[in-house]
Amino acid sequence: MYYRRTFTCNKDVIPAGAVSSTTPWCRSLGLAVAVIALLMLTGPGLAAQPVSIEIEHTHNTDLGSLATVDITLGSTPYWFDMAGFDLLLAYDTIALEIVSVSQGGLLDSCGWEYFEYRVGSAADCGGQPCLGGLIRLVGVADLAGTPGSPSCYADTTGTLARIEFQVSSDSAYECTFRGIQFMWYDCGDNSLTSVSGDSLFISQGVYNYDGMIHPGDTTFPTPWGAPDTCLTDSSTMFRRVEYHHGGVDIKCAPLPLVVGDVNQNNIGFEVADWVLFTNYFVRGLDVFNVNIEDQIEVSDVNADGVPLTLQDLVYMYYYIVGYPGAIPHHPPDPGDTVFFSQDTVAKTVSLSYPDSLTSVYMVFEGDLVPWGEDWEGRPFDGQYTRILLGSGPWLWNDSTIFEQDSLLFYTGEGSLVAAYAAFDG
Ligand SMILES: [Ca+2]
Ligand SMILES: [Ca+2]
Repeated sequence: MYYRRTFTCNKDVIPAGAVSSTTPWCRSLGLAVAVIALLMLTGPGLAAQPVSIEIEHTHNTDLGSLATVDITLGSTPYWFDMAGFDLLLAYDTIALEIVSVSQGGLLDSCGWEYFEYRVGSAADCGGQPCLGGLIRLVGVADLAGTPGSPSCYADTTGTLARIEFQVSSDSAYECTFRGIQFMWYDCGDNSLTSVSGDSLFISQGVYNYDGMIHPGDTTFPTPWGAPDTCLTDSSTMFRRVEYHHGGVDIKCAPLPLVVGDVNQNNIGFEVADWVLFTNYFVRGLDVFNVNIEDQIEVSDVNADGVPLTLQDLVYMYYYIVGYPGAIPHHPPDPGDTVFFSQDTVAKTVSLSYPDSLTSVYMVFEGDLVPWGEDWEGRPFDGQYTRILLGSGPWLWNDSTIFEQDSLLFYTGEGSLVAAYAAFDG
């Protein structure tokens, strides 16, 4: 014999001040079902896998923004189907304000016939004062007196309800977590009913925001599940639901940019910053994969208002090695010009400059091989070959090369399209 429970709402328990009442208020549905449930126990044996119901945990939510928090049915064991739920949630009314509440996609897709919510004192806290922000969510699949039947009974995972919160714009809440918890004021809170009407499923365990299961309480109100005193009828009431608290994680304010911190680990002028900056010259902007805008901005280490220059790279080097001239003592002179010339027949590049230089950076269009050394990782990107030469110990040339006219010879083919030189940054 199979008995399918249909639900009749009790209009006498509509709380005063209900905030969105267009239909009768179905409350304590689980206990009602428990009382009238008479029939065979078919599914949830002692070792049955639990159901899980989860409050979403948002991440990086902006101050002052709208945060959408879903209440989901996260796992549905083979034995499970559900004719109704009665959930009570507590939230932080100082940092969060409810904007809207709607039934979830699972109820939509199944054609459930009743969904309602109540907030504040209207949430009905078992005759006790409702403390803090509370919201009660009630769903019933099949209402007596409503024509038709739902197409399914929430026997798959999906969203039961969706709550939209306005997050406070008060900077005091920046970088904080505002928890949203299941809350128990009486035994009917956070209970599910089976379709056959013979079983009431209550908390088996409650998981905190950090994923840790929490020991249960013995008294109400509690966010840690129904106390053992609720288990008054072991033939109809089962601990089969794992509840997972959630909440809104409000984004932290960005840390101020650190000059010279090209790799964005909040420490400037590291060797690692310099290596990454060097890689930019030979491989381009693709090497900046943390936050490209910030990485470009902090590269202006010589503070001339122009990022990503060869002078910045040289300046960073001298700063790191503690060279006394780290502060530019040889600022660029618009009239101080280095002449580069390329002989495409002899395949040489020369420079002309009366003083010594510390670095030269050249971009060739074409696949050009300096000194005929086709080393692994040679920076030809399919269109350009970029060559960075420095007189410091970090590169593979000595300083004398910059005191001579002849800079390099090469094999392959390439046309010099851009060239830069630096003295000390
Ligand atoms: Ca760094
Ligand atoms: Ca600069």
